[in-house]
Amino acid sequence: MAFKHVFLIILAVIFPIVVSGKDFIVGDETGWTINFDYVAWAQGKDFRVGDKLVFQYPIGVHNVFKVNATGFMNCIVPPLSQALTSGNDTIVLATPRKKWYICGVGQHCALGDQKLVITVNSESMAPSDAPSPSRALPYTNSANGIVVNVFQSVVAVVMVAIMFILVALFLLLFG
Ligand SMILES: *[C@@H]1O[C@H](CO)[C@@H](O)[C@H](O)[C@H]1NC(C)=O
Ligand SMILES: *[C@@H]1O[C@H](CO)[C@@H](O)[C@H](O)[C@H]1NC(C)=O
Ligand SMILES: [Cu+2]
Repeated sequence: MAFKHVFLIILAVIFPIVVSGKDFIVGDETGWTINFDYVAWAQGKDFRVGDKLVFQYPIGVHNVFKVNATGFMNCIVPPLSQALTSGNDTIVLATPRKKWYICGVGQHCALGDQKLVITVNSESMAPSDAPSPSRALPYTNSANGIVVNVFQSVVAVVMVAIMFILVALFLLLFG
């Protein structure tokens, strides 16, 4: 009886690992601030549906607004009620398309270039996204991308294998 529960707990732990994405700390150690090149930061990174963006900054010094292309280009700050202000704002990338973010404090966006645009690609674990020669090609232009892609593939294969073994074991014991 207890073993059945252990099995379910193992599944509950492994499943989120399989489906969860990567966390991207915007600006890495620098965080979310003015006079940082977020274009260079985003370059070569493979943002996927399910990944998270984390904006880190001292509370009150900056904030985060999701905007559209126009708002991004012209630094149009939306109503304050739409701001993220926690200093550790986590955004789950839910859809595969372009996303724009700006800081709404003072002239940080217009003069400090505190703005981020990224393109989110479709989910890495999706069946249509299985590694294949034609799929692998786009990643070869970025050393970082290759490492991430290979790592993800290895993790995915290992996780699927573990789950397969566990399911087989489960059926053997309780089926
Ligand atoms: C962009 O967002 C602004 C509000 O911030 C809105 O007025 C405008 O219509 C939007 N533009 C597009 C193309 O959706
Ligand atoms: C910031 O958020 C991330 C993910 O949402 C969390 O893992 C981390 O512990 C948080 N860091 C701080 C300093 O609150
Ligand atoms: Cu700011």
